Amino acid sequence: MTPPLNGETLCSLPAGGRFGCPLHRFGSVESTNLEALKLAARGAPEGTVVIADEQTAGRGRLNRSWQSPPGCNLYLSLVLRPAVEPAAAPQLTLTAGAAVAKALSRWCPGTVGVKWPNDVMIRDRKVCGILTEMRLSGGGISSVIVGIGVNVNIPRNELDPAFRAGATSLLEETGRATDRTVLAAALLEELETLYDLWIRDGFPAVRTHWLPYSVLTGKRIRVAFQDEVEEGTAVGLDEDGALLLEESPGARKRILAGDATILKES
Ligand code: BT5
Repeated sequence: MTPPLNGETLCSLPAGGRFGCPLHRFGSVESTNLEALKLAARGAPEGTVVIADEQTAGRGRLNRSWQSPPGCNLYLSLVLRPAVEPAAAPQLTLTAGAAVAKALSRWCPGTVGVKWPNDVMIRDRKVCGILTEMRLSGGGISSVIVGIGVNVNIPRNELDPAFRAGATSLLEETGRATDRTVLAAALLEELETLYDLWIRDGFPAVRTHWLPYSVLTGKRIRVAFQDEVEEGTAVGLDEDGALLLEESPGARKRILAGDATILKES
């Protein structure tokens, strides 16, 4: 039996600092990002967290969906109000990715990776997706919602066959159930630390935490964005979070958005 999600425990855990209080806990919602956007529009402070047992319309990027059955996984959204330029907001996806990777490494040391821009992997399979949504007012950031979905206790055979081959869960990787409350607290603790670093020292400081987890670095990849497709070798991350792609020796391109796939070695 999967341990229940316990909002009170989450708030009282030492790790539940600024991030996670206030905590809004739901049984079933359409999307925790949607709830967090509504709360943010009503003035919810930075650090507000929405967490749900189930999502009936969990969202991925570009209107894709996120499989979100009840009773097993983590669906969490965080309200942030950083005083930075809107162009810097995508760095929060990378910041959250590094934080999730650090948290998951407590359960799976040495096998966790990040795949630019928004995936966290275990042994090259997606265990977590991150969706960052921003609202502007007067040209500046009003709020940024960072939504995080982690496959925790879902068995492999319940993952949608459409993406099962490339997905995994903590249960599959560790062989045992994980307490979602403990995982959520670990995640919020790592997030708060890296977010504070980002605010204080900027993205280059966070990048040093992200790069060691990168599964793309040194690989031949294809990046698709709308109708454009680029191929090359992933050689790192620029100071602002853009992916650096080497199309031919010495010819580097900055990629700001897209879906990356590793090409088979020929
Ligand atoms: C993402 O989009 O990976 C972002 C997912 C964010 C989900 C969280 S849950 C809490 C918060 N509230 C929300 O409504 N959303 C956030 P993207 O990179 O576009 O990947 C989506 C693709 O991942 C889908 O098209 C599927 O192929 C695959 N996918 C869907 N559900 C999955 C799952 N549970 N595990 C692994 N892969 C999944």
